[in-house]
Amino acid sequence: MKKVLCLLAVLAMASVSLAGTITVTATGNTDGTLDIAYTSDTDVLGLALTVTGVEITGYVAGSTDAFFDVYIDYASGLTGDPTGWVLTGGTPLATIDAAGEATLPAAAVAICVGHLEGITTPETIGMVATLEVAAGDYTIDADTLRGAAVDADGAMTIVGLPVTVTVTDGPDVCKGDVDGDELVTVSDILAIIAHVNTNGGTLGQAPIIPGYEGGDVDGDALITVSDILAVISHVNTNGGTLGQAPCME
Ligand SMILES: [Ca+2]
Ligand SMILES: [Ca+2]
Repeated sequence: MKKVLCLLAVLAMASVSLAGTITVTATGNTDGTLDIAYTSDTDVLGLALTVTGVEITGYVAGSTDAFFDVYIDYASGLTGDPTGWVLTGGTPLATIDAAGEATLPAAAVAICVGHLEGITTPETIGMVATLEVAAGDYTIDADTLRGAAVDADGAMTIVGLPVTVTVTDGPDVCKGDVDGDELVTVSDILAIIAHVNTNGGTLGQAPIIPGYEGGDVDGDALITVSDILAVISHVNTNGGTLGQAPCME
């Protein structure tokens, strides 16, 4: 494990003067995710960043550029044939203050990626990771424990860090309510029925269009007869004397 930790540091000592520059960017999205990306003027062979914020809950599988073919902290926990360390699995999320894969959820993690095999494109622009997070502010910085960024000539100059971005999880949706009055009534039922009749296609599956986000109550990203039946049942059960029911969740 110590050897793994030293990997970036050793590479960093190789040479400084010829090493390239990497610019790290972060984008806080409105769906509870955070994108971390980079551009560089040379191939980045090792990159380690820290992410600190409210709560990191997950890593979006496949979000890291395939150019990075080893997640160093994940590999440090493996045994046996090292050819398996060039990965098709695992995650780049690492414990922020020690070697090893991160345990989630966590308020802070490191992201550690490396490149071992033949060069593929793109090498100088790509995604580091997309993280699933709780809403709030997140700060991305260079991971000095692991050595930050290296190319074939040593430690790279890093631009753009630290950077703080805000992540939101989007507006709250009142399930069952499409007319925006925060109540579920027969008028919503009629509007959802009309939407499915007009836009439902041959399978009766209508898309969620702006204003109809509350029409998908079963969460399958479609508005169908099953949603209509669920809304009718909800109003029948919870509608009170005026037929006004609360949001379904
Ligand atoms: Ca309504
Ligand atoms: Ca649905």
